[in-house]
Amino acid sequence: MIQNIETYLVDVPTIRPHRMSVATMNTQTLVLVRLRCADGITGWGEATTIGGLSYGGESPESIKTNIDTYIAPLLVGMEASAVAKAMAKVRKVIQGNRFAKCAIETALLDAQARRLNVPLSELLGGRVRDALPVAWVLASGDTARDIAEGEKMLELRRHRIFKLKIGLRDVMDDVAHVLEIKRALGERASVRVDVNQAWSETDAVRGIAALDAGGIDLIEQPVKAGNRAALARLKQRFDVAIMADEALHGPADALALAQADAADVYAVKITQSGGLLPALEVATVARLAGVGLYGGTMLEGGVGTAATAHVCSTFAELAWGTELFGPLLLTQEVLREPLVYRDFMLQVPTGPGLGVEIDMDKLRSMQRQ
Ligand code: MUC
Ligand code: MG
Repeated sequence: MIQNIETYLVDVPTIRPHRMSVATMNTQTLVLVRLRCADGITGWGEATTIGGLSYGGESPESIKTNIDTYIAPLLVGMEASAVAKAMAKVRKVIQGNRFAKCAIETALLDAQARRLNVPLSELLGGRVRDALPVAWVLASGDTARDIAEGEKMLELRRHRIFKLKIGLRDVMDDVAHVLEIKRALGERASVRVDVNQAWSETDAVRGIAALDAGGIDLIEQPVKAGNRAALARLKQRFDVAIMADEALHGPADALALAQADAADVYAVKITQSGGLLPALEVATVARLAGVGLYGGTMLEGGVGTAATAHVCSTFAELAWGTELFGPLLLTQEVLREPLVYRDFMLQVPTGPGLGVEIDMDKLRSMQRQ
């Protein structure tokens, strides 16, 4: 039986300002969910967003309030091992709030996998890989600093895929910044950009043509999330891969984007999808439609990153890798043992459930009062 559900807001400074067209982050706020069951099992979940309400319709505070006020009371007293039944109730009664639902579903699945003494991946159909390629996001806002950061990551053998955040400056200034980095890193790295919806379609035509010619491998969400037709026109116009990110709020969008032939790649995010099982549905639609997969992040800490890693470990094809670097952008860890990054890959945890343990002392030291 589900005994209680507690939520925590945990503010963690980033290792450097993280500059995107939508916001500059100096801190990330983790919403952590602890779900305790009558059989002594505890499950953890997490949701994050970016820059308060700058990125999406849920803020850390709204996620916490809506879980505490509306979702937890629905679940307390229900059978903890009936995860699908619990989530069906949540999905029936609660409108929207995909990020909150994701945190709750993660905690339920973590608890159930611990109960069965299997890694969470095995509840999701089973893993086909134990490690995932991980991109690093260069977003200091300074070209020389980004090149130095990229070189350091290559030397550490931590990342050889780099995503550059652009869209704040004039299109051609951004293009010059990206191509300078590509020239410096050359064939040693895959260089990609995320515009976070900042371009008009005409900006995008100019920008993408230059980036494609300069050897950039992928263009993420160049235009507004709602402008599916423009995304489709760009996809059909250019050879370089176009990725849908903000346009993708779960399986229904995955289907609509596929029907519109609007993207070459989907950024699969558990929060944006509304949970781990809907994220698997997004991936299934992609597979059936011939769309490539990428494991996306909302810059989660260790819990949400582990959850996404379990999901991505079940993908037979993962052509574009992942960007599951969230914990590495943070100055402090909430896990007892950090996730393992080695040889350009994140190791998918192998212990029961998420395979990570929360350090309550660390959590409490960073918890918002
Ligand atoms: C996004 O739009 O992809 C992922 C990595 C990062 O730096 O920001 C996020 C959000
Ligand atoms: Mg993105």
